[in-house]
Amino acid sequence: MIPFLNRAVNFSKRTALISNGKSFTYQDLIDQSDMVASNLLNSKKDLKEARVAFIVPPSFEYTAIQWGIWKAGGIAVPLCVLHPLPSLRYVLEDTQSETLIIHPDYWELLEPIFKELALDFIPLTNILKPFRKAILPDIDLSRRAMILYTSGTTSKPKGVVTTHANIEAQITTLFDAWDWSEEDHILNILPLHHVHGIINVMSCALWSGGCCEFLPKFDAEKVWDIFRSGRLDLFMAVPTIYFKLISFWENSNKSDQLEMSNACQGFRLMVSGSAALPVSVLEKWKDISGLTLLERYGMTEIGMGLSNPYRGERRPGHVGLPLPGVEMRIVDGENELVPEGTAGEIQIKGKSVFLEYWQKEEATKNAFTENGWFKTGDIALLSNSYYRILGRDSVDIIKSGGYKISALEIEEVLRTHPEIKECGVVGLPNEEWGEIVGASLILYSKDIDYKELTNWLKERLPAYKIPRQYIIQNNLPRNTLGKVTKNELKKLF
Ligand code: MLC
Ligand code: AMP
Repeated sequence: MIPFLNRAVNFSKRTALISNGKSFTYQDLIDQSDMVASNLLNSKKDLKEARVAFIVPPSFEYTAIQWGIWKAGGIAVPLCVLHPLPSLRYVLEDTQSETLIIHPDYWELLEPIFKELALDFIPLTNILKPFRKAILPDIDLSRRAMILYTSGTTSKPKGVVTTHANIEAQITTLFDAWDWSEEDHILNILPLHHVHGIINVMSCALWSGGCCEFLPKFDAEKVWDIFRSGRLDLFMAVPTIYFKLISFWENSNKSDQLEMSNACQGFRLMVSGSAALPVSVLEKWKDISGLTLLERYGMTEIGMGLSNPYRGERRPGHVGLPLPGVEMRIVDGENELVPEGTAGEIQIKGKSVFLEYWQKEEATKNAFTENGWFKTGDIALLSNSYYRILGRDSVDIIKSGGYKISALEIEEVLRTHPEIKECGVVGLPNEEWGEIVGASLILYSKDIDYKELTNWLKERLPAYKIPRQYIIQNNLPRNTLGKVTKNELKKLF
């Protein structure tokens, strides 16, 4: 049995999850995930790493399905509930999923591909229904457990494969570093197709015997209401969310502001990550809540790498030091260590580092040095004993609202528009979103209807990848080799 799931028996009567206003105990989760596993196995003994995709909003059912897939020996492929059909189809095809479990809200969206893709489409209710309990297979920790999609320097997102051992390492380092316990109650407002929501929030709570409460869609007013209930101990979010919570607080009347600020006194920890936390946000949040946000640094491929301390100085603008079990070095372009205080690429080793990019041998090989260091592509500097992230080595990677976006993927889609001859996509600094997507268009005609273009893009890309600012040009700036000079392009917006 997978140790993570086995721990649940120690907490069987405790509340594991709160979803849609209902509480579920660890025993409920054990029983329901056994049913999911039994339904998936049917008469098979082991799913043997078959990919089981599921599109289910954050909820008790989501977790029971994830655990059920693991218990049956499958690889969990959580789909993004905000993605349009082409993005979902890409993941289903790329993973060669055999099964797709569908929440009723997404049935209609997916219907067009039922006949095209050769996989089992299973309605949510069918996978949850009582079934003769199967004998569950023994799962070795070295087996593949999950595939999460992340954008990189290639156009299409890549599937990051983690094993059960990787997941356990990603959880336990945070369990130790941030003092998790069974008394902890956390609110999850993050999407459950990325590590931040899946590992840092949901899985850490469940490893600890604590309670994870879901709010499936972020809403500043609802989050503040839950804070005011006084039942939370922890909160974790991307900087954009803290920005939105601050805006809500600032637009409230004095007595509400006081109540909201008082409600923050009950928290033992609030964490920010997935993108750089502006010092102004950290400071405003401190004024409002009395709490210093703990900023940490992570990546889908490594889980969490660096963290400011739980106890001790949390330095604004810095991400602290490597977490327990994480080995880190800073190198130059030749993979040579740089002198202390010099900027270089972060490279990581440790049990939390992913196994491979799904069926991308070459990309996997290129992501590691010859002696096994994972090349993050993030540039950092050690300054006065704490690390500071300076940016990324690729201008083609954009971080917006905590989502990693490939400029190349957006360009590829824009180029298929009948009125667009050529284009260049860049990330533009933005206080609220970190960066917003900007696109320079070279058109066949003089002008373009932006509303029509946005609607056209919405059918092909998730909302967070859609450009928010456009310029029209006759030519893109290029260097002598003909490559678009993105840093020059940024200045033109
Ligand atoms: C949405 N909007 C954007 C946008 N996203 N505008 C600019 N840039 C973006 N990125 C617009 C929408 O089009 C809409 O506009 C309006 O904002 C509201 O949209 P929404 O979808 O309702 O937004 P909201 O729910 O407020 O989303 C904001 C958010 C979300 C911050 C809650 O982006 C989010 O959940 N981010 C978290 C992503 C995450 O978990 N990343 C972790 C990756 S793992 P209009 O005009 O249509 O009203 C990782 C590793 C690590 O990074 O270290 O953790
Ligand atoms: P993802 O691929 O979505 O997992 O995003 C990982 C990337 O988010 C990292 O490579 C960093 O570029 C960025 N990131 C995560 N945490 C931080 C942070 N605290 N500060 C700056 N960048 C961060």
